[in-house]
Amino acid sequence: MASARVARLRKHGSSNNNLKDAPPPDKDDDKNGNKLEKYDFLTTIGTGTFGRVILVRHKQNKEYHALKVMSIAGVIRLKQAEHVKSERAILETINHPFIVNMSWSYHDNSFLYMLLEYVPGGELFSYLRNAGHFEVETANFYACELICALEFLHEKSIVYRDLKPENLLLDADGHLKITDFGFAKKLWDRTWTLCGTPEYLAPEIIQSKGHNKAVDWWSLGILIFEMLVGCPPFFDDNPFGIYEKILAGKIDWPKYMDLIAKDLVKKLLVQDRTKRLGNMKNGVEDVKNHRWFKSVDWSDVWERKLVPPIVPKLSHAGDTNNFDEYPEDDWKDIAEAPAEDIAIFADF
Ligand code: ISQ
Repeated sequence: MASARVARLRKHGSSNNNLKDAPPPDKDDDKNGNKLEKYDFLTTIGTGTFGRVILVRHKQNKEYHALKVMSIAGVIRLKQAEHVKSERAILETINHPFIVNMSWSYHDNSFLYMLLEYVPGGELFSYLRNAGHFEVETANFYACELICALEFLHEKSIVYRDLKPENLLLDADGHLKITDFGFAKKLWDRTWTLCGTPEYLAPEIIQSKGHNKAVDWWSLGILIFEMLVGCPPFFDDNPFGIYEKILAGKIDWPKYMDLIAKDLVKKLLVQDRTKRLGNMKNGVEDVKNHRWFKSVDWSDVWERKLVPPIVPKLSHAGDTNNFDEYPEDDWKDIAEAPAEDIAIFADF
């Protein structure tokens, strides 16, 4: 029997080439005013343990955005304050064509808010479950765009740590956007890491470069396998069974699996992270130079010049057909959080 995420079924039915860092906050958005008043709240397009994502439209310019709303009390109760603050801090400093961009963050006495790009195509997960598995060219396309995003993040010492098809959205043209930076982590700067007296530095501090980034290259291997086969290489009904299988490392390779992709996945799913592709001396170049990407011009990938294999069906910019429907309950009616909890998010 498949685990819940493997079995989960879904209903189904712009260009941003800016590679520079995030622009300064919009001067029209007064940090002390209520930024929310400028928007109409339309539909919930996602829910989570302590919040939801709502499609909103700017009242004047009519642009659509995805507003991530989190209850302060819920975040504190689930001990997620550091994760949420880290997510916001990371999104504030980055801007990339394959990452959901954040325009601003805000809080009141009950909620934390992040205004994100609206990515109308829905989750790659839905397309994958509908298709069963992807053609090799389709999987190769998403892998290319992901590698570009991971290269960008890792150069900035950011490890993503939550790669899975549920966190990959398709934009209106069919290009990929990574969302949900709740587990992302900014690693220590090398300057900071190495500022201690060398004779006294622990080996794990000296070795920390590349150490954490290796987890993203592992997950890329899992994702490529899942795209090509339709289920992840290690799965079970319960998490402990999954952990056992990951540690045992035995993979059943389907006969039809593309042999060059299989070679890449094998090299990404290496248990010893110092020998894992992407995490060795040549870093990301080893991944980009793999035979599976032989015909790829990596500067074309960055510039969104590859032709997307799936183009989402959309009737207009604010179409939510590619997302599940959620009850629009009375989520706004919650008590204010205690002052000491609100204070934790003073700079949000
Ligand atoms: C942007 N667009 C659609 C859905 C989203 C879900 C989570 C975060 C951002 C999103």
